[in-house]
Amino acid sequence: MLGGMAPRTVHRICTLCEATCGVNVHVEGGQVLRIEGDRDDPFSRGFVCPKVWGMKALHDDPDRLRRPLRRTDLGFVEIGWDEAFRLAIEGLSRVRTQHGSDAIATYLGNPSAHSLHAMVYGPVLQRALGTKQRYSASSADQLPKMLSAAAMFGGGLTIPVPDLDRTSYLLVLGANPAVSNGSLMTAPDVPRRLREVRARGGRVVVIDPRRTETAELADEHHFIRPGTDAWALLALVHVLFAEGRVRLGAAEGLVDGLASVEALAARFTPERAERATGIPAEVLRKIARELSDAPSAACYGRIGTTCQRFGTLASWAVDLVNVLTGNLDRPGGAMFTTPAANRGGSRPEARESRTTFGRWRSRSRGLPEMFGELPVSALADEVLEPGPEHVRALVTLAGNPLLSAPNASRLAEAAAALDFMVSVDFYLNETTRFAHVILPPPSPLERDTYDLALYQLAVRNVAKYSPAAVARADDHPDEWEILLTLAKGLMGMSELDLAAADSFVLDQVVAGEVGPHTRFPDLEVDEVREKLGTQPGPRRVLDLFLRTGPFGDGFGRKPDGLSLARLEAEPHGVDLGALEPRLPGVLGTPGRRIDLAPRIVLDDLARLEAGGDGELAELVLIGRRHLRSNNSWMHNLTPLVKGPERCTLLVSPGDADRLGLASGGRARVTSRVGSVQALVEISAEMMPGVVSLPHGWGHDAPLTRLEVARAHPGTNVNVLSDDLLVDAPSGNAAFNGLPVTVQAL
Ligand SMILES: Nc1nc2c(c(=O)[nH]1)N[C@H]1C(S)=C(S)[C@@H](COP(=O)(O)OP(=O)(O)OC[C@H]3O[C@@H](n4cnc5c(=O)[nH]c(N)nc54)[C@H](O)[C@@H]3O)O[C@H]1N2
Ligand SMILES: Nc1nc2c(c(=O)[nH]1)N[C@H]1C(S)=C(S)[C@@H](COP(=O)(O)OP(=O)(O)OC[C@H]3O[C@@H](n4cnc5c(=O)[nH]c(N)nc54)[C@H](O)[C@@H]3O)O[C@H]1N2
Ligand code: SF4
Ligand SMILES: [Mo]
Repeated sequence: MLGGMAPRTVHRICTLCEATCGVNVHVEGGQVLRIEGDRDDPFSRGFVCPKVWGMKALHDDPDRLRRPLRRTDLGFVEIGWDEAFRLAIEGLSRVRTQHGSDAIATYLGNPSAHSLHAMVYGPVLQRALGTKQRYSASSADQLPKMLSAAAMFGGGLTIPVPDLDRTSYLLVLGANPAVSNGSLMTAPDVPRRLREVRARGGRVVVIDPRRTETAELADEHHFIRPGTDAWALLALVHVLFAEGRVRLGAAEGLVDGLASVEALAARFTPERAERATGIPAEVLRKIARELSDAPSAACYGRIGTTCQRFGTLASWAVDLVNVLTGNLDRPGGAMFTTPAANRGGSRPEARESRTTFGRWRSRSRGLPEMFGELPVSALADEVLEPGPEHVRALVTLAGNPLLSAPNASRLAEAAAALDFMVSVDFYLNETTRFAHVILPPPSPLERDTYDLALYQLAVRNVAKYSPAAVARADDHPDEWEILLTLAKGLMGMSELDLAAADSFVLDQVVAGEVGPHTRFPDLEVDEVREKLGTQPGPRRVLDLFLRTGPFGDGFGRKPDGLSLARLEAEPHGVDLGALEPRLPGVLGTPGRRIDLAPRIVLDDLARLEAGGDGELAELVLIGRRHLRSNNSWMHNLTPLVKGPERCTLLVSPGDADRLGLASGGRARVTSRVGSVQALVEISAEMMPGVVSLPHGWGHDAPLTRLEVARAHPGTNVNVLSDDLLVDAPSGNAAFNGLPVTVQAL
């Protein structure tokens, strides 16, 4: 029994970042005693980072909400669950009746991607709301990569990942996996995996405006002017063509647009790229030759390549380099994971297809819809710009946009102007303080999970089911129950019992996976429904995805195949082997071909070549991450925030001299939209002309319940981030390369 008193150890994953490290959670008497790395986890082999303490600290945090809150004139007060659901549903229904569905916006934050419950029931709530005003952290993160992947390979998550454990050459642009532990590249213990590349005779080359912790582990590091990666990458492509080095490898016979790429790359000489990027032409030539000569190589870009003004071009060019060096789909190159639980995987048309761009636009700025969402850079305008259709209500799920989205002051103005707001979140923080009702999910250790999203991008094919480690309070609904209760209430079915509502949800999911027009035409819907059992919740959906997945038991057709029961019998997780070649079957494009020259991407080249305001700025701002932090919400946990202040403005020695800044002094940083004060730290890690501030700080807002974070508030860098500075094709926020001025105080 979960709530039992005897000591026990639960094997699961840490859900704080994308690495999915296996952990042993030692529990006694309903208390979490300690958490350590699981040596028997085949993927992480015992590795954990210092953040793992956050799992326990979060669970124990007295500020973590256990009961719903309601905002009153006298502040927030605790209320019961029935009342909270009633208020939330009534408030949202009222706005919808008066102003229509599109008057309610939704925002899904990063941790929703780590929650099985939110992955399965978030979309159910979205459908119940039926709004076009959908937002998420994706447009402050990886949207440009999703756009380029959809355009080239036919699926927003059809993203090649570096075959880290076999590659002999890794080119990293704008990623710091030694700290972030990898992103769009699920890989526990990246530092070890990087050291192993070099130990087996390979090379690691890092291109970043800061000499990062990853650069320290690499053979070579080169500074690059923020926002210019597309120039560097297209220069590599130029050299590959100019020197007759183009090889398509597994992509041979599958590509369209090769001639267009050759023609456009002719313009991007290494000498021109040197002027834009600051990387010497000879270095670019050398990297191109090394990539082409290496037995296998992978080019990998992350936040520095997506959250910048030319994010889509850079993301496309990363994969162009992978294709043209023959490394796409080759062991040691950039490969496609074969996820064990592939949601919608049996129907190509169920994948986010290339046609789902620009079906509607933001009302105020005309920014395009992408994969059913609008860019978060447009959210404040959609609320504040007058007009009959403006947004009047907001639902947030696992998000803190007031610290994570651009132009935070204007977003705060927008949040304050809302008629009604509901947050599903366990902190009363900078965002949820604007909510009228806050519905807290149980702590991650009180919920079961399976990483539906991140296992799609893992560097090995793996599967692990994580049971809840401790029982939640008897009256505390699970996260899926919160989401489904809201959904059915919004559909006018509050009276319908939850299990019955869940049965409808399951029917719909099953019909998408088996029966006519699916990969399993001869599987009977009724048989499948029966085999999935009667216990409501996300477990049945997970079981369905596993059993119809590529390693699945096909409901008895392949008796030794995967199912949830099989995963539960292997609590440390299952290793399904190294990445396997998947071309052309993985492609979702018409005719299963790779489009090397998608129109939507190429149309942005003129903007790149015209240069832009950022390049002319004397000083630009970039972000950074810290090993003991995770975006905005690990700062209320004492073990993770102790030590010297980390929210500092890193400045190169030359710039500090010029600006009269001293380490430990304070400076005023100003952009087009805002101004903040920050503590200065002079560091030779920084490229001259570039300063850095981390995001997720600024915990001095009124009304929050974050006692520890309030004592280490730091500065909200997104007060500076400009909502008008976006990657044009996708609308993704361009946090990096922001023009700023800095004055000593
Ligand atoms: N410890 C920790 N881990 C995390 C997180 C965290 O907050 N803390 N957050 C998680 C999340 S949500 C994500 S999305 C991932 C992100 O994972 P990463 O992208 O690996 O993490 P970042 O530290 O943002 O790395 C971005 C790098 O880009 C560089 N950069 C900035 N601008 C440019 C540019 O124009 N060109 C180039 N080439 N480089 C540039 C920065 O200096 C920085 O080193 O990390 C995840 N893991
Ligand atoms: N300047 C700048 N800004 C950035 C970035 C940057 O590099 N620079 N990075 C961007 C990136 S990559 C990202 S992903 C975004 C992140 O942006 P967000 O997702 O908006 O912010 P988080 O800080 O991840 O906040 C997560 C929220 O979810 C809550 N939460 C945690 N776990 C759960 C759960 O299991 N269930 C529920 N319901 N709630 C939960 C937390 O209490 C917190 O309120 O920030 C972006 N903003
Ligand atoms: S790297 Fe750290 S935060 Fe990320 S999953 Fe592993 S232990 Fe958790
Ligand atoms: Mo992210």
